[in-house]
Amino acid sequence: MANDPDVVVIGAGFAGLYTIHRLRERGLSVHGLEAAEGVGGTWYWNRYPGARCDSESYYYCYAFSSELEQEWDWSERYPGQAEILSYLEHVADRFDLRRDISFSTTVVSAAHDGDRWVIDTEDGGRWTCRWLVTAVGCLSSANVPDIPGLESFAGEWHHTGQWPHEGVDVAGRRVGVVGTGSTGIQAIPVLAESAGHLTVFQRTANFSIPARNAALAPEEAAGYKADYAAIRELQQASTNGHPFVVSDVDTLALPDDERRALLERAWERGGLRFRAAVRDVLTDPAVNEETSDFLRVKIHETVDDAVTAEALTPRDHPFATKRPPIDTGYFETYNRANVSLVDVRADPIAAITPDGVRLTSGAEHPLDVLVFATGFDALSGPLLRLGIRGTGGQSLADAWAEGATTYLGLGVAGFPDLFTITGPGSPSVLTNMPTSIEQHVDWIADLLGHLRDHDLEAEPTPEAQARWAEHVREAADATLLPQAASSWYLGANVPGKPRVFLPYAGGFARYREMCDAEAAAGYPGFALRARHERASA
Ligand code: N01
Repeated sequence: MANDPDVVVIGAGFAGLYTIHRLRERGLSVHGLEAAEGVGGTWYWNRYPGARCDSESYYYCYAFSSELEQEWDWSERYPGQAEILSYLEHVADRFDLRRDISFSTTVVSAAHDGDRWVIDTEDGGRWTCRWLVTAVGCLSSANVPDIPGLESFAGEWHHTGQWPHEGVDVAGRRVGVVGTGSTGIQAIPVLAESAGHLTVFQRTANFSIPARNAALAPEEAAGYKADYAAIRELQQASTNGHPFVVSDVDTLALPDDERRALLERAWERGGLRFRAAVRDVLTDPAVNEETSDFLRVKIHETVDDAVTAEALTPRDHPFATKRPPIDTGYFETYNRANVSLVDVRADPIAAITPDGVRLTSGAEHPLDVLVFATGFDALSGPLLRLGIRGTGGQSLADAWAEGATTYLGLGVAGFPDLFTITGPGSPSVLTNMPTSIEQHVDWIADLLGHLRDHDLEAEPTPEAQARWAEHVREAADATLLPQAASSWYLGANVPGKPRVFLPYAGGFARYREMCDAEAAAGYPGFALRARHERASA
């Protein structure tokens, strides 16, 4: 029947593309619905200047095909947005995925009718399917702050996650950037190079580690290709899905000069590996304070003006309790004559005027271009905007009124035959995303095979979901992560969003083992019902 595959997948980024490929291999019919005009997900939308991945290219990619690993050549240590998008376009072509994707197709509602999912799209289309898989990403619902007067702004404004494809001409213009998370920290140095003047509106000072990006030498790239089996094994056994092990050195037991040398080496190596070089940095407050102090001194050594340096120095949260950005010349940018920093924690933005930004004190900052690097309604936001309704018409928004809860981040009680790739309660954003995505898709593919073979439907039990929510909370509480009051991990960046620690902080390898155990035991956390029972009920 037309528009009635076994599975509908929403989204065609890393997760959606692999889901289509994997489920086809399983012999299921599958169709993707994608709001964008092309594949890529995050990497389709986030085209802001400086957009680049913080994971290194040789492992920020799929592991499911060794041919793909061998044939694709990355050009830099960290892949830029355009290169990742080309990679995903190549994957879509190589595995002939586009024929099963409807582009420019935005889902407006998805309701379970007691037997099947009924999915309506903005263009008036309707799809039905037995299983609905969401592959909508964790950071795809833009958070534009509700600041009075934005509509009156005479210049142009953009959110980084919805950046115009044709680019934005900032040459010689007065540019403002709101936000100093990973995105702002990537965009600010690049914008500063061509803007007439760049004003950064900072609410929370952030730690950042130099990326040390560079072209990937052919011998280094060849070495990774030769080593892929070992690299993938390491990723599977790791806490964050990265191919490096966390140091086992007790830094506090080291003499001061050795500890300093260890941190200096990690700083020189740069990137997300810095965090792995310091054992217990996210669990031991004393280790974290040493590390945070090291980074604070680096900021003061880099930024010439002492007042600006202090304003850029984080003192309200421990290092890495907010996602640590990776930068190229971020702090150095504040030594440029055309860049100024405005502390909007001390003097909040009161309004956007036709001319620019007005602070609470009355100070005015005239602008031609305003950039919101203000992040996302993370993890739950992309799912809530799909208009999902489960058993008895219950909306996901109602089910999550007190905060998003799931079983294993993979499904939600009350929503049968719905599977959420990297949903709330999964390790997702605390890991290298392609690694987590492949683990989820493989696990879901096995479950769907089981359901098809036995003509079953599946839905997490409320008990299993409650236990998992408690475990997610405990895993976060065993770390320093909840100490960052302004973290998007907690939903704190979106006014009114319930404060629930959203990702699972217990580690990727541990999580994978729990998922495997769930499958091996016959899915005890799910109610598996014969479909004819429901039909005759
Ligand atoms: O968003 P963020 P992001 N007034 O939420 C500020 C991933 N990523 O887009 O901290 C003033 O981190 C907000 O201030 P505060 C990565 O996982 C990956 O930068 O809430 N300021 C903060 O400074 C990352 O963590 C890559 O007080 C306001 C900033 O805006 C995630 O995406 C690259 C404000 C938002 O920071 C999100 O990063 C880039 C307001 N009303 C991003 N509202 C990779 O390399 C918000 N802010 C893979």
